[in-house]
Amino acid sequence: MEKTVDLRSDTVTLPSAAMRQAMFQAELGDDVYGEDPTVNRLEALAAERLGKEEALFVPSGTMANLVCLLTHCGRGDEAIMGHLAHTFLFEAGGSAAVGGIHPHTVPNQPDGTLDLDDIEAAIRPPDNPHYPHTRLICLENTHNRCGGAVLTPDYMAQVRALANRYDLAIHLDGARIFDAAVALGIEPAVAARGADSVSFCLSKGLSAPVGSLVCGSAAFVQEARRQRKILGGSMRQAGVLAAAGIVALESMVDRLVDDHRNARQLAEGLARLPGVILDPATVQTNIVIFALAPDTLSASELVARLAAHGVKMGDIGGCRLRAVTHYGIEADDIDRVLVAATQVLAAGG
Ligand code: TLP
Repeated sequence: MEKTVDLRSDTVTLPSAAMRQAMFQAELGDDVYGEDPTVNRLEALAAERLGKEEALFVPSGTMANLVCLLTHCGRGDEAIMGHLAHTFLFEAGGSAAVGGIHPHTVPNQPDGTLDLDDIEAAIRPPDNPHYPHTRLICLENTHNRCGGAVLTPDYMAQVRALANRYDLAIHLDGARIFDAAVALGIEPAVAARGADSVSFCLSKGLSAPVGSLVCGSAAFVQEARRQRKILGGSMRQAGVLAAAGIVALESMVDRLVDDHRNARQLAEGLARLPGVILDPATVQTNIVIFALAPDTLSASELVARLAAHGVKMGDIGGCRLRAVTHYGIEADDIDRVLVAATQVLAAGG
């Protein structure tokens, strides 16, 4: 049986042998007492890599973002975010459901940014009783629904200057911030500069089985720790998971360039196929989003027919598909995907 080439997400990655070994050998303690040495090591390492004072280990990227929003905002406060932000689209409305936080969306530009004028127009005058208090601006780097687009340090600095003028905080959903850093050739701490809080995931391109981190000032992380407790996200001998996270940070970052190269190869190949709408130059990291012309297959038909060839992609609606490269996907797997896609699209609707 040929292996399935699963490009639905980088969340499908399995832990490396080194991770499994580290998990087996991890030194453990009760993390709610602050006594798990492996969790403590991971948190220190994460804070150092992201250039923040402290970090907090949480079970998922969704919880990381929620903990941050709950720490920044009280009930009825407003958080400005992109209309394609993961926090807005794909987190089950958690910040509103749990925290009573009012999301105020502004359009995401195709490059993942929010226009500075749009952000400024969304900020509420603080002295008018009709309005919620604006507290927070949420950004996302890389931007999932904008095809893995990267935010530059220059853009971050501009949003920081705007936030300072209005005394607002910035949260960065950096689920894939290591992809951004590698694509830009900068340290993750530089990519995170200007953000008061950053969340990032170990369980996507970095291939750990479980876990995300929240990074910020010591005072921020102290309150975030309480919010994690409220959400039931405090874990006990979590070092068994943190051990894989340490391996992820120490040995899985540099190889992200391979994912980016494979994504580019995939995008260039797909763009040559009839019916595929895609500009490969827009692919900056490991996410390829493309559309199908109306006279070809629907996205769900393409997904189903590729599956018959052992290739999995995601139907993301509106005639669009998403393919994500990751650890375990090699250049010859991309060749196989392109052969399958060529056959399926040539066969037509
Ligand atoms: N994204 C998942 C799906 O939820 C769409 C994926 O397959 O890409 N922030 C960003 C930018 C994300 O892409 C994700 C996961 C999360 C947060 C949430 O992380 P988890 O899945 O760990 O809760």
